[in-house]
Amino acid sequence: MSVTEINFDGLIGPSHNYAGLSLGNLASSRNAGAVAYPRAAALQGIEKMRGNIRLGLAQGMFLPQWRPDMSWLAQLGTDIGAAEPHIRAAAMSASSMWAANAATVSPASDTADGRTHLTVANLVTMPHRSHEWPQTLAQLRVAFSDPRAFAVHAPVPAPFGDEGAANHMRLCDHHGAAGVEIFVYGRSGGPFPARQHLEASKAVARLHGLDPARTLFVEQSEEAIAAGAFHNDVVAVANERVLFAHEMAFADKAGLYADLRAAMPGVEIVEVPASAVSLADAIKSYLFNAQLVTLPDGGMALILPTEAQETPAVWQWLEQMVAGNWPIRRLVPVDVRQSMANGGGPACLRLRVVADPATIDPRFIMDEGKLDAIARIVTDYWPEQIAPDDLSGTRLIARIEQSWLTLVDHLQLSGDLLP
Ligand code: SUG
Repeated sequence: MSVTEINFDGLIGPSHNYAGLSLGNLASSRNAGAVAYPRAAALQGIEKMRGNIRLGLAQGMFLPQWRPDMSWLAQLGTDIGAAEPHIRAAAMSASSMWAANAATVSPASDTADGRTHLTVANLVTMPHRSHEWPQTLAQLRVAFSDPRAFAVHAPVPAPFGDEGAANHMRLCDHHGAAGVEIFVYGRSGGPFPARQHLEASKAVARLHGLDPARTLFVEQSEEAIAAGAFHNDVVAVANERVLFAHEMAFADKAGLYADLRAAMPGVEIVEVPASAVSLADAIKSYLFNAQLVTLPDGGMALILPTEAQETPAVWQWLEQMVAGNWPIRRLVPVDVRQSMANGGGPACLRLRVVADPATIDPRFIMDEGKLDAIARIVTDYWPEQIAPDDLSGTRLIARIEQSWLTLVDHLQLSGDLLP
């Protein structure tokens, strides 16, 4: 049995568009009404997956969701033709691409029953994401169906907001070892909604059977949420023994660092001071929305958006860091601009699962050949561009449905995932 970290990326769906649906997510608001390029977007995501495979990392993929979400519209007593524009946009959203919000994952070495636990995120704060979980849960139940290895949980009930792994970090000596799990929550009252509630984080920790002595609940700083860090993974990221965070990420950083050092004496905290990189630059460049990964040679790399390279203060700080005596040795910029324009960087696009790949349904595990075939489907079927006013067009909707059916059929998942 070989336990490893597998990154499951959400393939960017054929309905990808900019409808400005996420209050508190500055990129989403700024780009509201812009023309989106679903085909280019999905190909950017596929190239990121391919790059990670070439780095020697294990790669998985989740499928986009069936859009428009007819069953959600039916629950609202409407359909895609009659729905008001904001409801229509929500029903068409491709937001499941941000797989870091699909679920929270606790690897087998952290849980009481020795299985890997996943709780699908309810995403109740944002209407367009609140109807993602049923289709996400359906995929998780297929991908992680081996009951000896996995326990997949239904969402925490509303009104407790849960946004999944985007507000969860895990520190450990190596991926297969017992870890310290950190749940980051927000407190409401600022200009933007706090999407992760403490009650939800505590429920997930209980459902996963985590050891309370190795579980921390940490408040995100109000300044970070107000500056546009709607998820913790916009201001902090962890991998193995390294926590990489902005100075202003947490409400009580001294308390967190002390608790972390007590639970895990080997932890290395790489903190970026506000004097070197402002919160605004960190959020604009998505410096922390990077995949911090351990390469096969044991060194760590940051897979970050090209926007980080284009923000002078950020790139200068990063170059100094890799030249110094820090554990992060390599910077790998990737172009995911279509996703970035909706506030989703490289880390948002993936869910990390530490497990033995042999216990996972192979249809969700990628290699370069499989990605080539998926790229061909994307090139042939995904719409080239979508403007928000196009969302009611029957030809566009038929094309989106055809794209999805072709992909699901190709992956031989029709029997498991057809709505
Ligand atoms: O939930 N954007 C997503 C971005 C999610 C990023 N994920 C992480 N940080 N892990 C969100 O705000 C925009 C959709 C629109 O406006 O059309 C959106 O949903």
